[in-house]
Amino acid sequence: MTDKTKVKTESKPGNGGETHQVAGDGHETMTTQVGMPISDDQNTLKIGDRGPTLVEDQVFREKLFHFDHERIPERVVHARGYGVHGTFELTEDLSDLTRARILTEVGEKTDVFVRFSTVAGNKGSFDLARDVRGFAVKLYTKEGNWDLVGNNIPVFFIQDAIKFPDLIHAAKQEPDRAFPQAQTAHDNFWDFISLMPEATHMALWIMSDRTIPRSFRFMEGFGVHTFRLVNAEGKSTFVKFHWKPRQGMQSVLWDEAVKINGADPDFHRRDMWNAIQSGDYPQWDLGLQIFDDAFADSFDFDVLDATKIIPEEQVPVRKVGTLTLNRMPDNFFADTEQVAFQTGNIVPGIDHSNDPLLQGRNFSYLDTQLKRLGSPNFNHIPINAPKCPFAHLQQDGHMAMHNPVGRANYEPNSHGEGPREVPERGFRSYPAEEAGTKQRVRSETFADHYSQARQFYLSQTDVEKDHIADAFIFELSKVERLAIRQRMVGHLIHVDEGLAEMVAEGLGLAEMPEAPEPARPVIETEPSPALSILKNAPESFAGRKLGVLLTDGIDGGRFDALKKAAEAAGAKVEVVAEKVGGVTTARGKTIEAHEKLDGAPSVLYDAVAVIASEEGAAKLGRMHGARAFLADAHAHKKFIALSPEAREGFWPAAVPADPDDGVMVLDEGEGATAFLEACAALRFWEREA
Ligand code: HDE
Repeated sequence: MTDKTKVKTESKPGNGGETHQVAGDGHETMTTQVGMPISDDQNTLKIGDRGPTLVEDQVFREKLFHFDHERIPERVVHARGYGVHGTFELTEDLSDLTRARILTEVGEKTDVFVRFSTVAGNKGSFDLARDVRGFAVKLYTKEGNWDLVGNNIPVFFIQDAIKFPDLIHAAKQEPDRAFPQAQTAHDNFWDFISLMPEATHMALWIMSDRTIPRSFRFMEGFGVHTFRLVNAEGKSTFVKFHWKPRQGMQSVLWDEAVKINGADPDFHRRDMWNAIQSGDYPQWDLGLQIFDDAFADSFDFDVLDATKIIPEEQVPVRKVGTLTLNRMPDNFFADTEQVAFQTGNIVPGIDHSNDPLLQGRNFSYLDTQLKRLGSPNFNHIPINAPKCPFAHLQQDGHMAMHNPVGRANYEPNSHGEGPREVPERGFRSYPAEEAGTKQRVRSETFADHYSQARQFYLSQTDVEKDHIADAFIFELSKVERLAIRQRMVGHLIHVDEGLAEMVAEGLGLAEMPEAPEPARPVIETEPSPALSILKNAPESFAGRKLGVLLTDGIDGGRFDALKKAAEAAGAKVEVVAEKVGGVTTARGKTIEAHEKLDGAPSVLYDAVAVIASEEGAAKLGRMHGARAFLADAHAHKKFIALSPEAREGFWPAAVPADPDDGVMVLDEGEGATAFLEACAALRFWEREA
């Protein structure tokens, strides 16, 4: 048990300033909320041994009262999340572009809190739903909190915030039957998407492997909208924010996702917890795409349209600093549940753009926080409070923890009290000139709905293209109404005819549907390799997990060599055995298991090894769970290492194919090191064919 899992209780000073006596056995004295020591926390106050409970029992009343109010409303979207503390360190001075201190003070460390999340699932849903991941970052800067509330996908479904409730209603469980949860594979979602051509680009992203990440640690993050940087002279430049994972990107396969959800619904949070606890701190580089009005005017698409990216090949991502996550919250509720992000939280030197989605978000997030946290004082909660000095004249309200001190709670006043504004240092909006007719319109410049969806698709490797087609086929096969399936395939014709044909074929459509008339003709753009996960693979096995299935009677030295090689490669090793008590080697040594075989299918690992004795191999061959362990690892294109006995006696019982180059036999010598070197490719894709 680590320190983190010990229950910490706070000892509050009593009226006289003294702390309560520590009880005899070293524990603190248990008290009521107001500090009264409790004599009996096991029994309510009654008359006689079997008589009625008395309402005067204030200890019981207070305890139950509090318990009955423990829950707060979960978030409407992004309900399931996991937060981690860390720091941001700037490596490049950007004072030519912005006066924000967090972007100009090189070497300065700023505290951050990041909350990763899924979007559609309820709070208790599983981690590997096919879904966008939230990547929300709160930076506690010296000039106030800056919240960069982004996702792991750089575009969004809709262009105007007024459609957000419709999008989310359509994505979440259907209102009459209350299912499916945490899944977009249903009629309402695809009905809405297929009626909103602007969602086509995002549809391609969510059907790609980006929505089934292997770990929060292996995803990119994006601010999505175009923002402004404003320098000390008042000059503005446009910017898009990126988080680039130093661990590299990696996703699971759909078949793995389905099985992981059963084997470990907390797969992503467990992964993050374990990484932080073992000191393997994940890092991301903050990247900026910086461009001016001239570029914005010459670009094929509108930079204010959140359904579009700016390809990195056109405007390179400049890395300016590093985010390191290194500390779990002491308490999940205190930080992860109560954190309140707000896109309106920006700092001097950073400003909003006119992206209508961003403008809508700035309006929306405060409402959500008030509803969830129940008071306009939610910024008094430590996770939301700034870490820089702050002073204002807002007062009272539910749960007010900081009220103005002194006589004057207004400004101006002649008492000489209270804070004053600072015109020079304070936040000033960029004085953009705006004029026009008051109207409800969608700009003509937002009308191209397919070109970038096509660009995304054509930028993928063949493996990734197949996965996109498979995902469309899976999701649309769950759609009951034929007309919706047909309508969606119609949009795909504009993306790529080959893709549309594959999906139509996979759905068994009798004939190809008609493509809808596009609002703007599709334009050909250069493929962007930066959009592919596999073209940007990490080529390192560091931070990954090797599952080693062991049996009794093995050569312990073989396991030791493999473990050493894995740890040298920066990977974690987990032992799986028939019993969690472990196995006994040929020399009588016990190797403890982390997991019992039934509880640890190979989908939980990035690569697997089976080290068996002759007798053990034969036994594994008779066990369904063991055969599935190996057969799945093979089907999921994992690298596999086998002891010679496992190759001889177990493989033929589990896998109907001969071992390929992704399968290695651990004989004497360099076997383990060579295996770990191969694992750096993460998967043996050649097996896909
Ligand atoms: Fe959000 N969004 N959103 N969103 N969003 C919320 O705020 C909303 C949008 C994003 O870990 C809510 O505190 C509107 C885009 C993340 O706590 C809510 C619109 C992007 C999180 C809300 C959008 C996001 C939220 C629910 C359309 C990617 C989780 C709980 C204009 C750039 C933050 C909450 C966390 C959360 C509204 C669109 C990302 C309801 C109205 C685009 C990562 O206020």
